[in-house]
Amino acid sequence: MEQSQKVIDQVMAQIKKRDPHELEFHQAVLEVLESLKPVIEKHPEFVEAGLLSRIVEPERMVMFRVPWYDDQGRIQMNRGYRVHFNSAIGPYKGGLRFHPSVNLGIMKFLGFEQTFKNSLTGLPIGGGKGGSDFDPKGKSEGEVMRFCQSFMTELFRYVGADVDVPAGDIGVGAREVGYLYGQYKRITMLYHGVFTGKGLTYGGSLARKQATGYGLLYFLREMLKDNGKEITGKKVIISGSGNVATYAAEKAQEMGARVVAMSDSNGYIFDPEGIKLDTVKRIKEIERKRIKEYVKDHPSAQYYEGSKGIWTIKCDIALPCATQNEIDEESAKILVTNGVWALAEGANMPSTPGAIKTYQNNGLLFGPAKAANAGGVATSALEMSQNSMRLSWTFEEVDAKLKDIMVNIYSQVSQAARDYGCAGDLAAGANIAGFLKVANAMMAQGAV
Ligand code: NDP
Ligand code: 2IT
Repeated sequence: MEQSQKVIDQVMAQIKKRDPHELEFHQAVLEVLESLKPVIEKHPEFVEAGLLSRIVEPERMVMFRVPWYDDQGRIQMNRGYRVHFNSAIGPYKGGLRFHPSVNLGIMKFLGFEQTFKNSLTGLPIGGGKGGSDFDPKGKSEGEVMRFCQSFMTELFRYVGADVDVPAGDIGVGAREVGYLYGQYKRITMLYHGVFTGKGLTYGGSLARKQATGYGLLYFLREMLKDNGKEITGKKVIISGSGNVATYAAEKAQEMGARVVAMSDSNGYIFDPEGIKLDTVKRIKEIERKRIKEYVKDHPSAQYYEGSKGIWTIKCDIALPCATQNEIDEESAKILVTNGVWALAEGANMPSTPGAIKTYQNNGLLFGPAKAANAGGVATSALEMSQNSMRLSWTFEEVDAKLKDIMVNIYSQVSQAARDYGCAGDLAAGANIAGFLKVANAMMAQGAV
């Protein structure tokens, strides 16, 4: 057996033994390690320094009780998390997720991926992630605020502008960031850039809200251009209808694509005339209702129960922007049969390993999450810069920087794939390029 395979088997055996139930974390680690084989062969010094077994272990993890009062005056309890995954290249940086499915394994998979994604941005940010199994759905404003305040009353000890800078993710948007930041400030008396995705009146960056979705489309455009194709006139499906999905759809439409479907965790809407985003924004951002409401305003559209059905729609390009493992092998095969030829991941790890194999076996242009959705965290790092400088850039300035970053990520990732003998495999390229910077920093810093 090759040396690299032995090393991978050892690392995998170690993490499975330590934490046998963390399936998403195992999946994320295996996907990275497998693509690092040529790196492991070329750099025996990494193995000698025990770097692989260190890089899969978070530097620190905190878990805490979050008690809060509901509107009936009863005390509810959730669990809070923050994983400090890797600070080799900068302070921990990554979102907070509030969703009932949250557990430590999901936090670790997200923190692990974040480390390499953040490295690809070229900006000095390490990897972190956090959240809670709190479900914001159906909660009143007061309940969400009391939960956020209680969550921050513990989390404030572990974050700071040069320590760890959280942001949003599933279930955490501008509203939650506002309550969290407000509580942080009350406790610490510090007015500094400890959160990103802040409101524009208190230190937020223009274009941060749009950045993940817009960045996804900038990345997609580069990938298509490199293969002699373009977005204009193409039929696109986008899963989810949250922050990433909405602004991916907005930029896709601006680039001349026809977005025909979007979804939420209950089902999907299909509008052959093209999704009217104003309606989606009103339903999801303002009214906080379900996507099925859309058909009331647009008789051209149909609503179907079950979010998985979205992958059965015929189209050119698919952009999963909802959650992990939302496309399994079966859905990937249907996409291929229906003629999809490009797919870029707005969500984190939306494709199962079987789905990724299906894309690769069928020659799909595939933009992996770590590269394709890095525009959000990159713009968060731009928000941190603006906060440190005590100034704010215009929308156009931030957007121009975001575009440059995404173009640069594409070229870095495709170059790394060529350098390590897997030209065209952007998933491997992203893992390799993201890994090398972090690994070299860790080597330089000694036994960290
Ligand atoms: P939001 O909470 O704004 O939106 C999430 C969307 O995904 C909603 O439409 C939600 O539907 C749907 N969804 C969530 N869980 C599931 C599920 N289990 N099955 C089906 N649909 C689901 O989150 P974001 O848009 O911020 O995040 C979406 C994805 O993008 C996540 O994977 C996140 O990690 C990733 N990401 C986010 C970034 C950001 O800047 N926000 C940056 C990079 C990646 P419902 O309303 O029914 O729950
Ligand atoms: O997955 C992600 O990159 C995010 N949720 C954004 C993190 C951030 O710090 O902006």
